[in-house]
Amino acid sequence: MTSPDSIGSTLKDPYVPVPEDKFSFGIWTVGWQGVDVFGGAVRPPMPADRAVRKLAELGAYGVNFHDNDVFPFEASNAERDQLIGAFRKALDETGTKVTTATTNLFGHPIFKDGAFTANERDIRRFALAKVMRNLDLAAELGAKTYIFWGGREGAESGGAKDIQAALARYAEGLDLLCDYVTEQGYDIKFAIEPKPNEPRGDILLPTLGHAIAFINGLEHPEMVGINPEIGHEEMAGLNYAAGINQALWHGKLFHIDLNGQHGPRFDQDLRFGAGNVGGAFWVVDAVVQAIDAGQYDGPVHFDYKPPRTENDEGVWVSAAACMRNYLILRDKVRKFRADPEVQSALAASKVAELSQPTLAAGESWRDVREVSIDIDAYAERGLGYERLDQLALEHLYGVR
Ligand SMILES: [Mn+2]
Repeated sequence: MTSPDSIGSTLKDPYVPVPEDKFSFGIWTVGWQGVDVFGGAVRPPMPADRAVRKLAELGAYGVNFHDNDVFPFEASNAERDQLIGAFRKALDETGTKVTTATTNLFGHPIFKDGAFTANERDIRRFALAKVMRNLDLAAELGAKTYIFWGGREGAESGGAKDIQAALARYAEGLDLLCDYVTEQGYDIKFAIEPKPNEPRGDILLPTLGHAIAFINGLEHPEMVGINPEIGHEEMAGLNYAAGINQALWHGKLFHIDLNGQHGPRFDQDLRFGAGNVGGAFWVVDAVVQAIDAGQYDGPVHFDYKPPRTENDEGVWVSAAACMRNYLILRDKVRKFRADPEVQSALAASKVAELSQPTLAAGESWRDVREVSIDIDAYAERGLGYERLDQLALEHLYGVR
């Protein structure tokens, strides 16, 4: 690991973030005090304005915030205004954008059974009010995407939650919030962040596929997309690069949460590039292609947690490393795609042929009903994917 002094400090370093990279961080990432199931805080609270200033110094373009990252749940109006003022001052003085915003609907004990899907109706109504109030602030600060991570929307046991009723209430809440944004004239779209479990035993909309299917049942599906997180999909044993490509195919990739994870286990929220390194290579390949094709123009956003072992210095080392690892992998995937040997391996594997429709223009099922091909020749043929993947690994390992 590079020492903090050398990160982004030399002119020759090709891995220094620039605003065009559109790197953004949740305020809660670097602000995480390390409270977990087995232990309390290991770092002091970090005011949102300090997080903004330090992230800007490291080269971040934007931030994402929960209402209660900026002011506490219990804040009086005066205290809220004062803390928002400090946050806004740091944004203005550093030129940092608010790319995204979200609501804390999980921390306070009233949300222990969920927010939009709490069994108790009063809580659902209060949750919607909390979101609308923060949507006003999000719009004021220029956020274009508003995230819903329903970490408490779920259950630990089968009898506790009527799943169909819960989905109906979830949809009702999102429909209402779409109406609110439209009637207020805000330029904001919504993105659902799936997660299979943790903190609830089972969470509603556990994967990006569940979320996309759910969105198609909403009143304003065009206003709602997804914000998939690497770790959350990998907790379910899924392939994130393939998942975001499916989201792109549906026109639903509104935001991305990049971090690191070692396979199906608790949500590790490692810095981006740690954990599943091979997966990270293909994630950057997918993101770069989506950006180049104009399919994705949102921030390249990191949602990770500096481990409890780190002090303040380690927090900033890990934040800088998220951006640096993305830039290193971006360099590698570009070299991979430009390598003539890779291009010949792709051609030998007929990867581009899949883009050719199976039927020609004007053909119907009648043209393939009695089709005849050289079955033995195709059966014997190897696809050459091992050669192709070895080239990818050699680029990743740094020997090409
Ligand atoms: Mn996570």
